Amino acid sequence: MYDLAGADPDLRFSPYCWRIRFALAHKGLPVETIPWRFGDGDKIAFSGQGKVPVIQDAGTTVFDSWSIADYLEEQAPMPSLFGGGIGRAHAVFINAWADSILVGGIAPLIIRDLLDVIDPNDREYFRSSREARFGKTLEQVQEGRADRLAAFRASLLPIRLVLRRQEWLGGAGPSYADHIVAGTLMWPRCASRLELLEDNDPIAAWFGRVLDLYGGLGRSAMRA
Ligand SMILES: N[C@@H](CCC(=O)N[C@@H](CS)C(=O)NCC(=O)O)C(=O)O
Repeated sequence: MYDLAGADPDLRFSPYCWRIRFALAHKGLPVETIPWRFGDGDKIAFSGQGKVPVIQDAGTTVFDSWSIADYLEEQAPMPSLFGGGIGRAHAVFINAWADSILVGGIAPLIIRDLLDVIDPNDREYFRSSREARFGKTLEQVQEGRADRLAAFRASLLPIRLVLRRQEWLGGAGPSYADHIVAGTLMWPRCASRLELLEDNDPIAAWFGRVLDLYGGLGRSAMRA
């Protein structure tokens, strides 16, 4: 699996790659991760696109985290990521919510921090591409984040309400819905020092449980 890495090759912080690291571990599938930087487009050119995660499995190439989760579920059905068709359909919603609201809420809080952890050769590309997207400098985007944190935390209310009722988004046990949200939260955890969640938030307690899954895969990941 090609996995976004920082200047330190052990620093892995992509929200999409983490979803798949958790999904692979859920299924007990071994993986070799290959550190990939924004400037390494040619290394994944074989996939016909320019983003990670990309996996290669016995001659099959799959990219896009959702497509990879689907592929893993087809190839190795148990233990299931989705718990069947209805669970999969609900996970489509969680994936869409995470990609838009969660990623969109976190990015303005940590985007300047990312510049400090990525490979120096990636900095110019990262700054110019993201500043074009936001229409502001990275510093301007991140400025005043302490004042915006409460609103971000409030935006997580739907997940908080679910986790007050049940231990996992998947119900009695973790499912790909948990991997999507926790994988996304690995991005600020690994790439920034910002304390995104309050200690007494049920989401923080649940995230702690996810970090301890699979032999502490998430907890042992390198942090900036
Ligand atoms: N929809 C894709 C998104 C993947 C994605 O955006 N990956 C980022 C890393 S987090 C990337 O490779 N970006 C390359 C670039 O911006 O040039 C997925 O779910 O895998």
